[in-house]
Amino acid sequence: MFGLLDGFLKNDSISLQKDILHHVAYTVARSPFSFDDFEAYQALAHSVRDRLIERCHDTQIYFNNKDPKRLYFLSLEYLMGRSLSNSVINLGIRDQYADALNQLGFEFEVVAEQEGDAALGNGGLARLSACQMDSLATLDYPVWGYGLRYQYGLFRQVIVDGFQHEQPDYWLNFGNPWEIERVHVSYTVKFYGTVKEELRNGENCKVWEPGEIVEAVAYDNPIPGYGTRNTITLRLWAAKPSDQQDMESYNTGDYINAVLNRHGLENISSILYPDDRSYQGKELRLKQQYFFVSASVQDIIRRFKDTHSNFDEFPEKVALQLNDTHPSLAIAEVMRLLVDVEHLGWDRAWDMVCKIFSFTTHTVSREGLEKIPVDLLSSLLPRHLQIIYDINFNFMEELKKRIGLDYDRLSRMSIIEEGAVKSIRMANLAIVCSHTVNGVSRVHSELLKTRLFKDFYEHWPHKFHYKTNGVTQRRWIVVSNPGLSSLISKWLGTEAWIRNIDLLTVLQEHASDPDLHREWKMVKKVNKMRLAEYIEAMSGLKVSIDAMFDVQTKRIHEYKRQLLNILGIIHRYDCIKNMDSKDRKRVVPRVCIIGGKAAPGYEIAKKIIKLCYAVAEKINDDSDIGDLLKLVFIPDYNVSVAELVIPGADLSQHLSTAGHEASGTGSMKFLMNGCLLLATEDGSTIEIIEEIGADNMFLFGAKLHEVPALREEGPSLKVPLQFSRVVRMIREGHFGYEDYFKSLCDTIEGRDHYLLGADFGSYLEAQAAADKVFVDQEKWTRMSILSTAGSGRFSSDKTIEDYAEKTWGIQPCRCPL
Ligand code: 26V
Repeated sequence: MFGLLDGFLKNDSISLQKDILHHVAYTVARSPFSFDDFEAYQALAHSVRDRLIERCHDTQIYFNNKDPKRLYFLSLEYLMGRSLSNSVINLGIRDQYADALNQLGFEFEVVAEQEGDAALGNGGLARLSACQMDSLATLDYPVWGYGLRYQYGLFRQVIVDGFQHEQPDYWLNFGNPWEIERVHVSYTVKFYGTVKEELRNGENCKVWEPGEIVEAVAYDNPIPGYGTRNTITLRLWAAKPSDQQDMESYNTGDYINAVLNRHGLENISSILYPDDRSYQGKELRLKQQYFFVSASVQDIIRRFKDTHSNFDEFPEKVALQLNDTHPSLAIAEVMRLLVDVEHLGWDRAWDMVCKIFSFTTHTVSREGLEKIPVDLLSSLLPRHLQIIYDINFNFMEELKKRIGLDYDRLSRMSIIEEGAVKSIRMANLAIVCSHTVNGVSRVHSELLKTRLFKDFYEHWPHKFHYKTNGVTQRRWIVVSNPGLSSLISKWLGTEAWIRNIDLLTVLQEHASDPDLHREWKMVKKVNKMRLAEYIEAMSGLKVSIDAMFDVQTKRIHEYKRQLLNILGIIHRYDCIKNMDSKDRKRVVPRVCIIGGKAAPGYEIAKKIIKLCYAVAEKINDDSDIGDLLKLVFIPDYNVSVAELVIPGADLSQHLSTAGHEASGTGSMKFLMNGCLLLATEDGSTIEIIEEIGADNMFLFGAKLHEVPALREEGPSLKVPLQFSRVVRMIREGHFGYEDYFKSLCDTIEGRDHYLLGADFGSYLEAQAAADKVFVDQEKWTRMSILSTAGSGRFSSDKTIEDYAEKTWGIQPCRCPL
C-alpha cells in the first residue's frame, strides 16, 4: 500500500501551497480564503508532519528489514522547544515552505513564532537529551527515545513586582501536531499489591498480584535527521485508566464511582517535577519513573520478540541507556520480565542485564544522588524490591570474595543504605548493573573516579569511561542564527559543516580577514537588534546595541553564582557613580542580561531573582548612568528565548564554583555563536580552554584543587574590600528590601560555601579584561571567530559517535533516499 503513496508528497513550492491549503480546509477546518497566522502555523505543521510520518515509516521498515542492534535511550526529561523550523531545515525544505507561505501572503518567521515550546524537562540534562536525539537521527543510528508525555511541562515563570511566580504550562491546550497518538500501542503497568510464591512446572515462581493497574499509551514524536531520510521516534507514554482495573467495581454495581475513580490514574503522567536539586521520596515521582520504564521495557521486549523466537541474541540487539538514575528501575523491570514472565532463569537474565545497560550520571555531589526509601518501594513495587535485594545480595557476596570483610567499604558500596530511612541508592544499582558508566565532561568523569564512585572505580576500573557533552549545531546555529549560518557556509564554500562539524576549523584561516570581520560584525549587529527589540517589547527598556551584551542565562542555583554577577554589576554601578565625567568617557557600556527559572521551593534562588530586579530598577532609573550600564532580567527563559538571546550575546558568563558544574552546555551554544566566554575552570570549560586557548576567553576564580583549602578558612577568609562594600550596600537598603535580602547576604558573608568572596577579586579582573578587549573591536572579532571555529568538539554529533562506538556498540543504518 505504501508503495502506492511513494513519492506522493512533493516538495516544490506549488505542491506545498496546495498542501497547506488542504490542511487549512480539512485539518484546521477554516476557510482557505481567510485564516490567521496561528491557523497558518497549524496547517503548515500538519503538512510537515505528513512528511515526517512518511520518513518515519520508511525508517522503521528499513530498520526492521536490517534488524541492527538498536539503542533505547531512556530519559525522564526532554526539552525539545519548538519543532517547526528545526523539522523543515532537517528535511531540507525550509526555503520551499517559506516560498509557499509567501505566495499565500504569510511570512515563515512570523508563522513559526506561533508555536509554543515543548518543555518536558528542567534544564541541562533535558536539553542534552533533545540535542542527542537530533544527532542520533542525523548520524543514522537505529534508535528509539523513550520518555513521559507530561500534560504540564515546566512551569511558566511570571514575575510580579520582581518576585517569581509559577504558572502551569498546559502546553497541549492548542493541540500538538508533532505527535502521533498510537491508541493500539499500549501496555498495562502494575502497582502495589503483593507477591506470592507458586509452584509451576516444579519450579518456585514469584507471582505479583497488583493492587492497581494503569494503561500506558504511546505518543510518537518523529525526530528527523539532517541530510538523511532517517527519522527516528521519540516515544512518550501517557497514563490512561485501564479497563482491567475497573472490572471488579463494575461488577459490584458501583458504576458511577468506578468511572470517577478512573480519572486519578491519568495523573501519573500529568506533571513534570520542577525541582532539579533534591529527591524528596515522593510516591508520585516514583510512580512516574516506574510507569515510563515499565512501558518502555515491555515495548522493547515486544519489538525484539517480533523478530526473534528466543532471547539468545538479546544482548547483541539491544542497548539500554540510562540518562541519569531516574530510569534505573528499568534494571529491575528487565529482570522481572525475563525471570517471572519469560521464565529465563535468574543467571541467564542477569547475564543479559549486565550486557545491555549503560549509565550516564549528570550529578557532581553526593547530595544530588537519588535515593528511594525502601518502605515506599516495598509498598509500590514489592516484586522490584525483592529483585533489588537479590541483586544486592549477589553483589555483596561477590565483593566479599574480592575485598574480604571490609564492612565500611561493603556498606558504602551496598545498593541498600541502612540508617534512619532505609533506602535504595539508585546510582549504586545503576553502576552494579551497567557495563559502562560515564560523567559528562572530562573533569566530571575524573571526579567520579576519585570521589563520588571511588570504591566502584577501584573495583571495576574498566567500567568507567569519559564523555564530553555536546549540543547540536542544527538547532544552535542553523535554526537560531541563520545569518551566521549563511556566513559560515559562504566562507567555507559549503554547507557540509552542518553534518560535519570538523569543517568549522577552516574559519581559523580567515580569523584576521577584514572582509570576514565586517560581515561577522554585521551578523552580530542584526542579532543584537533583534534581541534589543525583544527586551524593549518585554520590559519597556531601551538598550543601545553599541553596548556590550553580557549574558548569563541558565537555571538559578547558588553554585551557578548569578549572585556573583549581580554583585559585580553593583560594583560597576558604584564605580561609575563615583567617576568624574572624564573617566566616564572611558567606561565600556554594558547591557547585562540575566535569565533563568528558580525551582518553586528554592527560597535563596528566588531571592536572587528579586535582587536582580531591585538592582535593575535602581540602575536603569538612574539618569546619571544612562547607557553606560543597564540590567535586565528576561522572564521565562526557555529554549525559544535561548534561540533569540544566544546569537545576540557578545559575552556570556559561566560562573560555577570549581567542582560544581558537571559539564554545562549553555557555554557550548554561546561558543558556537561566536560569543566570548567569561568563566571559571569548571566542567566543560576546561575542555573549551583546550580547544580555543585560555587567551581567547576570560578566565577567573579558584581552581578545583584550591577549593577545599579556601572553604576550610570559612568566615575568616580575607575578601576584597569591594566585596564587603557591595554586600554592605545591599544590607543598608540601597536597593530596598533589606530585611528580605539579609539572609542572602548572610550566606555569602558567613560560611560562603560557594566562595563568592574568595573569587570576587579575580572576577572583577576578568571583567576588566573583557572591557579592555571590547574596545579593541578587531581583537574582539578575531576572538569571536576563533570561538566559533573551535567549537566543533562540542557538537553532540561528536558525543554521539563516541557513545555509539565505545558504549552502545551500534552502527549507522541509513535508510536509502
Ligand atoms: C534531579 C531531579 C531531582 C528531583 C526530581 C526532578 C529532577 C530532575 C533532574 C535532576 C537532575 C538534574 C541534573 C542535571 O540537569 N544536570 C546537568 O546535566 C547537564 C547535562 O549533562 C550538565 O551540563 C550540567 O552541568 C548538569 O548540572
